Amino acid sequence: MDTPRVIEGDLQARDLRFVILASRFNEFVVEALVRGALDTLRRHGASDKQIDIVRVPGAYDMPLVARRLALGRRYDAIIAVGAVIRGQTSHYEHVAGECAAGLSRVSAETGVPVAFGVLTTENTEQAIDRAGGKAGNKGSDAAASALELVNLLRRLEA
Ligand code: INI
Repeated sequence: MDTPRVIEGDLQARDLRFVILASRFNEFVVEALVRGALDTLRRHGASDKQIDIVRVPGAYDMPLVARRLALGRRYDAIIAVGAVIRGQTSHYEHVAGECAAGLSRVSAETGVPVAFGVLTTENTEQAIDRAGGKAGNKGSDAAASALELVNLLRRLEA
């Protein structure tokens, strides 16, 4: 009996190049996401030569810079990490919504994976939980997704 062919990406960093796009807003939380992303890339074989970190002021500013990075064709994937915390801002929906929509548009339009490690939470406690606390580290998760997506795209192209 035939079984369907399964095509998926592995998590090997091999000769790939990554950029971690990190916002400075809520820096304390975001730096923990950056550490999580770096840790995951290194654990899967990336050397620091394969990784750049680019910082922007806030999550809203990410799509502009992500587009520039993607069009530069220097990186195989972009790992976006940031934190939008509702308790601190009345324009939460705009910042979080534009960031998410903008990043997914960049990814779809350029073909460069943009992994979404931007926290959108009700309060600081929830953000800390997701940045290396009891709910894991979303920066680490985003880096793993970036690895998988790049390797999947390579397999689909082969
Ligand atoms: N940026 C964030 O990354 N997180 C936030 O919680 C936030 N708040 O609270 O407003 C935030 N605002 C700044 C925004 O991302 C831009 O940097 C700013 O509007 C300039 O374009």
